[in-house]
Amino acid sequence: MSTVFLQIGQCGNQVGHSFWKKVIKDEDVKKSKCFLDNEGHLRSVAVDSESKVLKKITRGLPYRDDCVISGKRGRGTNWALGYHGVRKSGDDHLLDDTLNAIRKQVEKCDCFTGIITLHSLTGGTGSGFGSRLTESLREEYPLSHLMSCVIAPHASGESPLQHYNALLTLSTLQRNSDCVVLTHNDDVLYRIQKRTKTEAVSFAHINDAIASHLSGLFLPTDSLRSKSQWCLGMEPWEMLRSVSPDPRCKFVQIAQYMNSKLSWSELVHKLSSTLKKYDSHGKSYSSTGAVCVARGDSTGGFLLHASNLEPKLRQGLNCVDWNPFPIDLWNARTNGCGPKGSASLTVAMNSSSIVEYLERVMDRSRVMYDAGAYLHWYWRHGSEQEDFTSGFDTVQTVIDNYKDAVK
Ligand SMILES: Nc1nc2c(ncn2[C@@H]2O[C@H](COP(=O)(O)OP(=O)(O)OP(=O)(O)O)[C@@H](O)[C@H]2O)c(=O)[nH]1
Ligand SMILES: [Mg+2]
Repeated sequence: MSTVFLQIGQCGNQVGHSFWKKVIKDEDVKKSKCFLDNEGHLRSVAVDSESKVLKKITRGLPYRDDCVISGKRGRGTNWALGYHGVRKSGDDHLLDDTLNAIRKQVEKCDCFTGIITLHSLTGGTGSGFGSRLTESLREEYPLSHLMSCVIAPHASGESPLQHYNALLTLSTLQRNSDCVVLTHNDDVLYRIQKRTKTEAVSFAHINDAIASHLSGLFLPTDSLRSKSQWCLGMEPWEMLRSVSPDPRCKFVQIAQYMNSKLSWSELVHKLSSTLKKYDSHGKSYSSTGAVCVARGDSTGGFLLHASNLEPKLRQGLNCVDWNPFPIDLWNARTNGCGPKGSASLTVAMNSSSIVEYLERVMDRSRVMYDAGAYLHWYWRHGSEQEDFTSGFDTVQTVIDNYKDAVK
């Protein structure tokens, strides 16, 4: 089973770079070809509207030459420009070139299962072009899985357009993607600062942590092997099936804890203590489903003690009562997402804590929209009022659905 990746814009490509640096070292990945093709190339297409980042990230990693696609100029943090392209300077070949490269990658797979995209929610290329590509991929591959791994910006100090861009992207992904794995730059930054006790944290550090979360989930496990112990490479798609089976609530968040000296029980406790438990009114968040992956489980002890660990996880995640089997537990002998000999627990959860971010995007966008702020930048590049009204409607519906699901 093979998955094709598509990394879009600066953030998508830089996070993708950190992800691949971990993934290509994994022995099961090398053997199974789930993420690499028969010639050892990455099953990934890297696209950006400018070439600078692509030149850097492709050094030393086996991308296929025809899968690295760059345009002539960035999209200036503008969703509309990213979505509609730069027609005058001839940059609108980007969409066709990217879809052709994906088609070639899909044709190279013995058994193609789906596509995972990586991009920011707010860069012009990541958000606008990422939205456009997601719509096109849904159209071209209606029966395949489509997962979006997206990065939400820091809450302050970024572009004034970030709320509009996030609104328009979130609504497009809700309509077209099967699952949206959302990571907040602020959350990752805060955890690194707390762990390392340093203020100054680079994007390289943040990306390494995000890559660790994603590879903690996506790398092959021992739990999903064939009878003959062949690694199937179905982790992303089994995660989707377990955690976001309901198309009305498809947002997934990841938490991870890594430490080689603690027992599994202590790791579950530590991981649970990092989870957001309450909203600003003191109301508990709940999870409708989760997958928990233990890596570095050389003795199989994690699954052996599953009956003790699962209730603790359930409590930490505050799982809803209506789901009798809310958590799937997987394990792997080695910890491919961390240093040799270490152990990690990674949880993918469908939690109502996503509502806090969605409401913030809605509130900020609504205030700016009602004041008419910056809208001419969007009209100028081909957006229409309808994009915003359907964006508001879709995101509000997602918020209502989550509140309903955890009632
Ligand atoms: N985690 C992480 N976030 C990044 C990185 N680079 C940019 N971002 C975030 O991504 C958002 C900006 O998006 P970019 O990916 O830089 O923009 P782009 O998609 O290239 O789009 P344009 O440059 O506007 O055409 C901001 O929220 C940044 O904080 C990165 O390497 N890692
Ligand atoms: Mg850029």
